[in-house]
Parts: sequence; structure tokens; C-alpha cells
Amino acid sequence: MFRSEQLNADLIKFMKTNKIKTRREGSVLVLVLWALGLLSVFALYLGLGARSKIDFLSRMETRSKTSQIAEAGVKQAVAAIGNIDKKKLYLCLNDICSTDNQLFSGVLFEDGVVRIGAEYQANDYANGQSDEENIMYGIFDEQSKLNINTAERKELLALLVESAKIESDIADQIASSIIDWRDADSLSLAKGAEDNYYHGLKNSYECKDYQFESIEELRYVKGMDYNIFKKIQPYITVYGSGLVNINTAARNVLKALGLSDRLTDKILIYRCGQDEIAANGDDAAFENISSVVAKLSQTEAVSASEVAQLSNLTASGRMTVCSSTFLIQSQANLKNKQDVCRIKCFFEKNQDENFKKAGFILGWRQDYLKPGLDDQVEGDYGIE
Ligand SMILES: [Ca+2]
Ligand SMILES: [Ca+2]
Repeated sequence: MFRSEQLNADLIKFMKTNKIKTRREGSVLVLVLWALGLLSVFALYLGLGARSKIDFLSRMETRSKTSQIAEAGVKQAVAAIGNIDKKKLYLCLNDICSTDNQLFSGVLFEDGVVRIGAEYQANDYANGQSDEENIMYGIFDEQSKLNINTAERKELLALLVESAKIESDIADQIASSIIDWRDADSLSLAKGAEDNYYHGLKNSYECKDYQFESIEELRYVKGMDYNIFKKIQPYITVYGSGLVNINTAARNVLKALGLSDRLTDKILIYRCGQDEIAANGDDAAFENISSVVAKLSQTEAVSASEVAQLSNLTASGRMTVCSSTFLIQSQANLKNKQDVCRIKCFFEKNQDENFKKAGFILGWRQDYLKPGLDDQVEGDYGIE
């Protein structure tokens, strides 16, 4: 072999060896990059998992603290119920709530604040007021409302027409269906609904044929929808004896009981006192049922027809001047946090002077509200 040929052969051999070496190094580099990539994804996965766990724990801690503050608010309201004079035989709005109640309008705790009260429409309790929502601080009287377990069809119908502004025929269908839902039989009223209707639904169920345990149960009743429910919600209850307190009932409830517009106005005017504002110091109250006509006559003339309306209501045994069943709505949030814990506690006041406890809890509902969206309750079982 010539020298030049030998050189070429050596060069080719050198190049082949180097090419194999480069390929091996390239493969190792790719493997390292893959490993690094996988490790990065794994680290990211672990990081996200840890982050979500930290978020979850932080959320749980916020919920725990806000619920403790909301519960403290309930205890404060229970104490106030215990302080209502047991010897007093009547109860008016001023005894339990007001628009500027210092005790309930924003009680500060170390970590947050609690408010006890709820929205209301000013014209529900006073004449000449707007229907804009305001805040009433304090305790609400469940006996100011219509009990959907005892109310008659015509009362439910009137409340639906007045509050939800729906046509009488539609209101009658809902009112009749409410009666059918709670009565024991399976005989449908003319515009009502029993098993034969509910069995025919896409997602069928039984008619309950038993009393309502919560007002939210109305979601299952034929004809009821979310908008109608929201409108009547402030005026209905499942608690109490079914007697309505004429000192605390809202305009729509008094009208649902069969009182005329004019007579209802007269009752609200009397209750508000000189300043024409409800739930404050100069309010007047009916101390017993038999004195209602005489008291009303102090401010305005009461016609024979109005006397008859009040007599009928008294005779039907639907009216009272006192209350023992209340709603405590306590809403708490932590400082610098918008998450709200809302407790609705239904409370029966003890009437026995010798009994030390203020009373007992009838119902309890606890919700966590999303910031700025009071109606959208997490885990809400409400209508829709
Ligand atoms: Ca039935
Ligand atoms: Ca007043």
C-alpha cells in the first residue's frame, strides 16, 4: 500500500470512530434533557399539589374562624331574646329590631365582625316608604309571617299575588299545590297537584303528603320557581303556631289575612307612632286583640266594614299580639376578607319564668357566601 492510501484509510477510520462517539454523546444528552424535563414536570406537580393543599387549609381556617364569629353573634341574639320581659304579654318590632341597633349592626371581634339582621323593604312596615331594600338589625319575628303549614288556600293565593305580582290563576295553582303537598290524602284540588302529577315529571318523585319542614321545600311544589320563591320568602315560615302577630306582620301578610288596603295602612300608621317610622322608640303596640279597634280609632276612624274584617280575623283564631318564635340571622366575615359565614337560627323563646334557659333551637342553617354574590350560596339546596 502506498503511503497516501494508508493515510486515507487512517482518516476514514478516525472519522468513523468520532462519529460513533458523537452519536453516543448526543444520545446521553437527549436522555439527560428528558430526565430534566420529567423532573421539572414532577416538581411542578408536587408544587401545585402543595399549593392546593395550602389553599384548602387556609380556606378551612377562614371558614372555621368566620363560623365561630357568626355563632358568637347567635349567642348574643339569644341573650337579647332572654332579656325580653317575660311578663310583657305583647311584642312589637321595636322590642327586637331597628334600623340603627347598636347591639347588632356590626359587633367587632378580634378577628372579624358580625352583623345580626337582614334586608327588608321599608314600605312593608311603614306607609309612604320606598320599596328599596334596607337593613333591619336585630331579631326577626317568625310569627310576623304566614305559616305555609297552616295557612288557608285563599291566604297563600293572596300572598302570592301581592308579593310575587303573579296572575291570580297562576297563584291559585301554586296555592292549591301547596295544600295538596302537605295534606295527607292523594285527592288533588281543582288546580292542585298530587302523585299523578309528580309521577309524570321527567325526574319523578312522590308528593310529600306531610307538613313542610323548611320553606325551601317549596322548590318541589308544582308551579313554584326561584323568582316567585325569592319574592315570598320574607313573608313565609314553617315555625310557630300559625298565629300572626298584628304588631309585627308586614303589609303583605296583613293583606293576605284578608284585611283591606286601607285597614292595613291604618294598622301600619298606628304601629309607627308619631315619627311614621317603624321599629324605633316611639312605636305603638296593640296590647291585646280585643283592644285593636279602640286603639286604631285613636288615630283614624275605623269603618263598620273594617271592624267586621278585624272581628272575622279574631274569630278565626289567626291573630295574636305576642310572639315566641324568632329568626336570628348572623353574618360574619374576617377582617380584610370578604368570605361570609351566614347562620340562620330559628329559636323558640321559653315562656316559663322559672326556666333559666332563654329557649331552644328549632332549626339551623349555615352557609358560606361567595364575595359579592349573596344569593349564590355554596352547596345551596335552594330553588333553581
Ligand atoms: Ca296530598
Ligand atoms: Ca316609630
